[in-house]
Amino acid sequence: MNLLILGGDGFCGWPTALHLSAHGHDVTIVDSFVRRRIDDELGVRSLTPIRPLPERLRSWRDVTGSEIDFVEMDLAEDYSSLTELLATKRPDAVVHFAEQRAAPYSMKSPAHKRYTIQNNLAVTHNLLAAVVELGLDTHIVHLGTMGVYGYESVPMDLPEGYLTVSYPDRTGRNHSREILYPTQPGSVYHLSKSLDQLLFQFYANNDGLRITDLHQGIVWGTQTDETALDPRLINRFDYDGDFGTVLNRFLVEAAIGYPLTVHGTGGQTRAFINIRDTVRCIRLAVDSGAEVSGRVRVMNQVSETHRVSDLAYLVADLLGADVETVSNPRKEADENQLEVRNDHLLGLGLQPISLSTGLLTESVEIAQKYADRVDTDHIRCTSYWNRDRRDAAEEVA
Ligand code: NAD
Ligand code: USQ
Repeated sequence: MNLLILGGDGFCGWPTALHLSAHGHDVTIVDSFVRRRIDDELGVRSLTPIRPLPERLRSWRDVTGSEIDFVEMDLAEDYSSLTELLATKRPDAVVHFAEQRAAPYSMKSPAHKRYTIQNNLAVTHNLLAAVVELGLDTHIVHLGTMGVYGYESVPMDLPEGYLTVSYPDRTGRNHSREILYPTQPGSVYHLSKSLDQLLFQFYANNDGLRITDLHQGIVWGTQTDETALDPRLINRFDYDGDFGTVLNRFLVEAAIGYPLTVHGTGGQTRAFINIRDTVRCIRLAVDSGAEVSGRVRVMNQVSETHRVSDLAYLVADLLGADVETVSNPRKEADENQLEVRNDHLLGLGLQPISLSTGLLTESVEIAQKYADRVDTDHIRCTSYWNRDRRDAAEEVA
């Protein structure tokens, strides 16, 4: 297939572009490099020494003989270049990763909140409007998040996107209908993904666009079969207080002897997926695009759920680290239960990697190998969800 990968220079996008190219697809990456500029803004860098995209692409060609095309473009700002590119490439599918994806970054200041909403909604809406304008039958595969469901403990396994509700009409006769699962976002970033869902619902209904929304859990790991082929292909690994995700942060903290930063009680249960499963899931979603028509196809892209404190003690036992509970900068429940259905992707052939598979060792090795690149000043999360959270943190300090 002829594919566009929006955000293909990022943590999930880069290994996905390589994986799809390795499986015979014709891949073009579109990226503005805003993520690399955000590293400069924050004064941080990936734990792993990621190479500039042109060098990454040359290395891929050297190693495999396959070409990946690249277009630099701000997808939020440059609608006419986007329509031109779509008109030229007429892609079978577009995989859309190009959003500001860190919850703490989205809560840092009014400017960061506004940027996250403006960027994320503009990219998504520009893509949808352009596909309609050109009359393309392109399948849109979007990376959404489990966080749109919220983390209220509910006595059921979370369904995939939709909920059937029943209600009495004026005569008392019962009716039922399917609705999007009510969203309960916990950050401005998660809110942007909840709003994306409405854009998708509208364009699927109004214009018959074919859309898959992948509600992905927290990604851990860094390398995939393809990024491990050559050091110049190495993937990004964020560990800082804004972009680092919890398990990868714990591994880096343990590697440098920094106490593991468990927020609050650590009773938060979240869904997780290894980066190797991420790239496989996206290939499964792209390859099964023919089955998408009518309503938006929502698939929960998760392998397993874990409690944050359990992960901390797992890493502490494995690497001999200390665990510290820190004042939680976020407004989130102290504890929650979470079970998630992932039947769609299992049905397409996903065989989920779990923490017990042994891949944790690979991530530990990466964390230890590059430990001297860690800047300990940027480990703490200093983005507070509201004034109460900031005051509580200052009181403890
Ligand atoms: P990332 O920040 O590493 O990559 C995003 C890429 O998109 C970057 O290369 C960035 O430069 C690009 N981008 C952003 N705005 C753009 C714009 N306006 N124009 C062009 N390019 C733009 O993020 P990631 O971790 O790879 O996440 C990718 C997607 O997957 C996101 O949408 C995120 O919400 C979703 N997701 C990620 C995780 C995770 O744990 N990393 C979990 C669930 C869902
Ligand atoms: N946490 C800690 N200590 C830390 C960092 C985080 O206890 O040092 C806690 C947080 O308070 C939270 C949980 O760990 O309860 C998860 O935090 P996270 O930063 O790993 O994940 P999150 O902010 O939810 O965001 C990440 C990605 C985002 C994606 C989301 C999937 O950055 O792009 O959408 O995971 S999900 O969480 O399923 O919504």
